[in-house]
Amino acid sequence: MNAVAHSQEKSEGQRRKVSIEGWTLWEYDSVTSTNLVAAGLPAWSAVRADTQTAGRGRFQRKWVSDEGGLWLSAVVPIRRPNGWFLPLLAGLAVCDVARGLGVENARLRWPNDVMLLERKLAGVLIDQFTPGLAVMGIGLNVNNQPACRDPALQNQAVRLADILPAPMPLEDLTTLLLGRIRPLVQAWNDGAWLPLLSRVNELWSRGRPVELDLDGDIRRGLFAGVDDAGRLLLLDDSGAAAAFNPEQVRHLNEIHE
Ligand code: BT5
Repeated sequence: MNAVAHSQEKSEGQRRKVSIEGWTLWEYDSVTSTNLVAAGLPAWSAVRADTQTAGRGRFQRKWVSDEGGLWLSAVVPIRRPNGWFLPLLAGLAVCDVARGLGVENARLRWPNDVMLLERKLAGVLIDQFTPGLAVMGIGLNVNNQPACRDPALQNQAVRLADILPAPMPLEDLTTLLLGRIRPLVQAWNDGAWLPLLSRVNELWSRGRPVELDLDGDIRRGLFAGVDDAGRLLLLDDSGAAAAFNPEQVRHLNEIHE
């Protein structure tokens, strides 16, 4: 989890505060980053904005956050030491919602991407600003056009609008997603997380050739999921597994053969 100062938080056009699915949701027209706005809020608060002017990915990467996408941050309590599970839990929630909408082939790409075939539908950024609380940031392409902002995303990003027969209102998606996140986080905090890890491990495309960038040291093998200590498992040609802690792996590339 990233520990980030939030002194530059800036938000404009706060529209409304609503209660849904056990959450208090704050909605804005535009913010720097919903994660930063959520930084000072209590557990089971959420922030959604129509646009983000400084949407953030991991390792200070940028997240294109144009109008029509779902830019959402949920503040969740952490009662367990295995914080590495939270991004996987967020990905599981997005996959569950997508599949519930009929997007059957939504899958996970380690560590925190939701993919449709070879393109990225959603990304997750977990921040921790306050002990005992995490901010689960989810960016989901819906009706927006990320490639108009960044042409490099032309063949990398996909939106729900590319798949669903009718436009999906962001308010409905927000309700579905928050409604899914809460019981998943509660189950994790209550200790019932191993069955959830099994579900996560079913959502990767396992056995896929990948390349791990261990900060310059490149390892190739077959991706075999995540073990119950949160380590990425990589199989070599002989079928032997090597385990990597998430912080060792700067990037995972799926190799298309
Ligand atoms: C992520 O980072 O995928 C985490 C994205 C989290 C965004 C949410 S939105 C709500 C909350 N508020 C924030 O400020 N952030 C969170 P990472 O794995 O580092 O991937 C970043 C990479 O994804 C970029 O370098 C681009 O290649 C690509 N990318 C950027 N914008 C994208 C988009 N809209 N759709 C698909 N790919 C995108």
